[in-house]
Amino acid sequence: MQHFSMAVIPGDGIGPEVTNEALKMIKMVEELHGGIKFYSEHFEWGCDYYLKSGRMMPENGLEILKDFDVLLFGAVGAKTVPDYISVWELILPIRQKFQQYVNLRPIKLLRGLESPLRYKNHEDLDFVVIRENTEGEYFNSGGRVHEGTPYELAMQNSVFTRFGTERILNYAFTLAEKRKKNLAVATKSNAINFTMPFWDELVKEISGNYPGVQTRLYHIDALAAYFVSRPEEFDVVVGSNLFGDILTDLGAAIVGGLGISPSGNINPERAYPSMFEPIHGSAPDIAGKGIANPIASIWSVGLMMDHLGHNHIGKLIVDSIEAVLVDGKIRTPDLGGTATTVEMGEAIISKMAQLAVGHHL
Ligand code: GGG
Repeated sequence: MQHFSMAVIPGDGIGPEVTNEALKMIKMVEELHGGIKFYSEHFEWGCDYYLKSGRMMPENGLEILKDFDVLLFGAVGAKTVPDYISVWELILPIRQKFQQYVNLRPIKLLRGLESPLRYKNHEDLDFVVIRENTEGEYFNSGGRVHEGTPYELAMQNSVFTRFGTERILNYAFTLAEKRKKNLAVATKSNAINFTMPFWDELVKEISGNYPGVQTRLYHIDALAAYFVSRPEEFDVVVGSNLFGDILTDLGAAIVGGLGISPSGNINPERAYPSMFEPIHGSAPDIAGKGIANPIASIWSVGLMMDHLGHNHIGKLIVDSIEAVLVDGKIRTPDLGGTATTVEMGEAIISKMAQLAVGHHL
């Protein structure tokens, strides 16, 4: 029997609703496999916790989380707490302190879904964005002075270290080597004239170690346009923290919306737990209505299985999601249907039970 410890942080808004469906999937994985067991502990941290305690998580929150094998996260953000507090006191410290420097975000048009891009199909839309997740534009360095006066000033520093840049580029090159050997790199070295030329130079240096990988640098504005006009060019895309964040919302939009796209915040060295979460936020406009799409959260469990070395289970989860979408009967409102979060989640989970028959998990 393989045992994994998992901390569950459902968070805010639709986070708890979609996380419930992800947890049902984990239960189904345990049942179908028979040799895997998750010991989970739940932490009700987030904006409600902040309103009661003045903190998004306890002072020793990271200490509490550090010995878990994996973390399952829902979403963060509520109208009651400024976003820069909720994000900076919960998910960003987890990603940074646990060296989850790879934010892996598949951008894949699942069967059964159509892209809003006319004429683009499943073969055209299947790539992975690797977002640097610990530094860059989200480094927590800057300040404000003379607040409320005409001399007011706000400054935010982007910090790119050689160590941080090399490790994310090496991860992206290695992934590209295993896929179609095609790496697109987001840059903006024409206008951001210190950090981005540094980033480009490291790309050039490191590319020598991966002679089989075709590498192309794109300015971020052009890259965003190419995501729409020629997405079939991409296989692995690597970008800084902010560029990767923005590109992947666009990526999600071209493959069916934010309800679909999962992410893994990965510490490849496994010195700390990795964290799996939908890329979407807390969606306060639909929170509590039971209509959020749980696919991104369930697919994030698939990425967790890949990380834990059970790639065949990860694949079966994606196959089950696709099979439900191809059936087309159960869809949440973001996909044009009327199904609830629970109906969509349960349809995927029972499909998984059907597809698993005859599979050796
Ligand atoms: N599940 C992801 C989530 O809650 N995201 C909210 C957000 O805005 N996060 C900022 C970020 O991903 O960097």
